[in-house]
Amino acid sequence: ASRFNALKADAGWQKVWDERSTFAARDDSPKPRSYVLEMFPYPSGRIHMGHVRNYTMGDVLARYRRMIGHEVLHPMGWDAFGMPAENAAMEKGVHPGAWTRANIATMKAQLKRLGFALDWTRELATCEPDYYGQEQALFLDLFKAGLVYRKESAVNWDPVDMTVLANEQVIDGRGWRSGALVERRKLSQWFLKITDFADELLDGLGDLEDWPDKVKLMQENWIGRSRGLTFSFTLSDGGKVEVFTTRPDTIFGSSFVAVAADHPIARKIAETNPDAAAFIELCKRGGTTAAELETQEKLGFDTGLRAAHPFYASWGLPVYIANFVLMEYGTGAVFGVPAHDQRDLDFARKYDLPVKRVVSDGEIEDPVFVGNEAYTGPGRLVNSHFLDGMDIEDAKRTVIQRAEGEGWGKGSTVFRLRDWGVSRQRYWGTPIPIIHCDACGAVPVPREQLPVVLPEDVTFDVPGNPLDRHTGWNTVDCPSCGKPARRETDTLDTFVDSSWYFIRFASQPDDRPFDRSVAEKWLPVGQYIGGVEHAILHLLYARFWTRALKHIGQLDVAEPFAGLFTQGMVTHETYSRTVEQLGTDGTDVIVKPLWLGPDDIERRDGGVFDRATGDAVTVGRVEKMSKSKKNTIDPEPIVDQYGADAVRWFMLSDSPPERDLPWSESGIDGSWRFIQRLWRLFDGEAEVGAPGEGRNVALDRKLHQTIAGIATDIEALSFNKAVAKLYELTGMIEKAAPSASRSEAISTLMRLVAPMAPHLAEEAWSVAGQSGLIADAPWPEVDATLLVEDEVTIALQVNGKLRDTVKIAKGMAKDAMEALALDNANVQRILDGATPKKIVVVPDRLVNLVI
Ligand code: ANZ
Ligand code: ZN
Repeated sequence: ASRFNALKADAGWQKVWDERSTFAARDDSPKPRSYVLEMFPYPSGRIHMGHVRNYTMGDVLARYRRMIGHEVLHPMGWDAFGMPAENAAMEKGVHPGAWTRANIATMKAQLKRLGFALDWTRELATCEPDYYGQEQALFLDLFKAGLVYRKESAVNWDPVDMTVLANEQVIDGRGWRSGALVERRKLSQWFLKITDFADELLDGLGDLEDWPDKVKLMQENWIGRSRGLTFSFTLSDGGKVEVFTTRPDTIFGSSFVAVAADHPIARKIAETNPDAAAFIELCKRGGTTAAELETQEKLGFDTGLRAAHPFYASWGLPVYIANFVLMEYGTGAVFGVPAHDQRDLDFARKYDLPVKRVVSDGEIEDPVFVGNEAYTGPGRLVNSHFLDGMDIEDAKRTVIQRAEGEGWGKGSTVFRLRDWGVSRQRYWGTPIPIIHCDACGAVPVPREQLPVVLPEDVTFDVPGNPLDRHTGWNTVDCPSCGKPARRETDTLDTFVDSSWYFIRFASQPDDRPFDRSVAEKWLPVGQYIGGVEHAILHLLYARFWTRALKHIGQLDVAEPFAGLFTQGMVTHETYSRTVEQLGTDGTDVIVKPLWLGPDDIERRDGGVFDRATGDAVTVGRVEKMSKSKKNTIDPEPIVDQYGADAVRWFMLSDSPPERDLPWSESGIDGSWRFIQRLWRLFDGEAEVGAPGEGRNVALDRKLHQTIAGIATDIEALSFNKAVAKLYELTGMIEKAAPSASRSEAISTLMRLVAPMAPHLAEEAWSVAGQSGLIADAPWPEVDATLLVEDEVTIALQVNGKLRDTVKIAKGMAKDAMEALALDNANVQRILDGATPKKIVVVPDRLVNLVI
């Protein structure tokens, strides 16, 4: 048999699939539908191994579903807006659009070379007006429905470059280009009301059975629903402060009230009290994320105000401004219960405030709480008047009832989730379709004037948003009164673009975002596959967008992704040697690693060395392939060398799909050799010309068990298990003598490997003289009678005592079973030459020899 010429076969079959639009999905198909989607790539330049793994998995499922008779939608497109294109513009002087479109062309060609069964007729790029113009239409629909609003909000401001920075552009508190300390500034920004859907988004997780639990848990924590009590304390100056608590049961353990540094009460005090103002400034210097607040030293400023306890008005609690209270959560004010909250305890010990136990673990009831570890466990209420003896839940309910009955508080729910700020002060994004008019305010761009197209003639030689400087573009007439007005120059967060692309894939008319009835035929996506790094934001925003469209009556789909799978990463060893560098002040020497790529090193004399300098190299941990550590393997040369099928095979074979896959030369080599083994079987059979004769029952059984097993494995995305079964079957066929069974098995094997190694399978199918494409061939049918277990295990006993177990063919004759027992070595040893008096045989169960 000849060798499989992968490069020739790859190009040939890819051309055929392309010309025939083999993988174009038909909207009006009567078949059952499958929507298989992998997260669309950012066109950063080249396809990386992570893409290859992700898209290979989806591709196997898509191809398999076609073979079982589904109409499959498996589309591909480009998440094409975002910062890197603007960085390229600033660094290399190339226009973001040109850079992005060139990358798309490169990456599309690379994807084609891997033979993915994609419907390229539906390709889209979010940076093109035919996509983002429809997004603007949807944005305005949400605006009209009251789901979009504008408010002042803090941004990262680089005082040297005079520009707003994205969070990723702030490194250790400094601007990534200028190195200047970043300031927080308030700007008017656009928000989407995702918090309106907080309950739905949380409760909806319960219906997502086909999602990983870890992803659901991450979303649950991100939404962060807390139930509790909101109530007001009356202050000694006659004012009030509203607090939120999840632990109303601990109300008798409170020893202080604390407000956030930017709480109105704090700000008012600061107006007349310079010490308070200084303290607030100090608080602003620290981080403001929940995690940072958690680890910071707890600091407070005593305002001198006293808050009246709701049950004992004479009991005045000191009111502090504290750095651990967030303005953005709950009401921005809390009451502190040191005995049962760690932050409160740290605070109380520092400022010497009372620490009173009000929940007992069942052992200690003493009101005096000792130690520095708050008790947050279960128990009964103590030292709490009418609550004494109740369990925590009872006590919570009781306090809420009293508060509501007496009118000073209300049971309430608060969420950690914030509204989604979608304004970005950048050029390369979807223009927000709003016009600001001095007389009319924020006016939506009329529908017939959409899309608001990004101007092409922009410059990146000065910092800031080029749209702000482009007066030709941003000066317009107000659509409402006709007076001169100004376009909104903020563009949308790119997460908006990825929040609805799967709908546009399902249906993309020219004049609307999508056709509802067509989109509803395909949605929800049956299987979505992508990286776990998107477990929170992208998936939550897409879920929100879908629910928002349902809410405004545009699409009757609640959840966009019925099934979700998050694949593991492709990893590789890292290589480095240390280099010494002068510190910034020119004196101290910093020792830091210099990372080397797999091609920069050589192995000799039992060691690893820098190929260029000969220096010794340290082999580091196996880590996710990344540009920063230089441990990447470019897929393209590997495809050149081994062909697409070997690369695909390796992506599927070695590790369970949810685990990391360590890249190895021997692994890809082994895959290539297996592809060749398959080819020898296929081509050898074709050379013989006529099928063999006679049956091989064992092979028949193995074949049908494999057909059934692989189907189950692919549906479960357990590709490595499917591959293992293919190895076993192939090994058995190779050893079998020619027979009708063997010929059938070889022909069936072509179809079984078709989802994984489609080029090889097409080539074999055509060499075997089959008509049509194997991509269109039906999945082999299982003969269920051959799945039945054909062996049974029987017991061999002497005087009722078990001496051995053996496997026999099911339904073996009684005398054959008897002979087998007498022949058995263990039995013979016990018999020791004696002849049994009696032999009992129970078919398919046991033989008992009585001596
Ligand atoms: C009294 C209390 C007693 C509390 C106790 C806890 C334990 P979760 O569950 O995360 O929602 N809190 C409320 N608003 C806050 C804010 N803006 N900044 C910082 N902390 C805030 O947490 C709710 C609890 O966190 C609330 O219940 C409040 O402290 C605090 F033994 O009130 B608790
Ligand atoms: Zn106007």
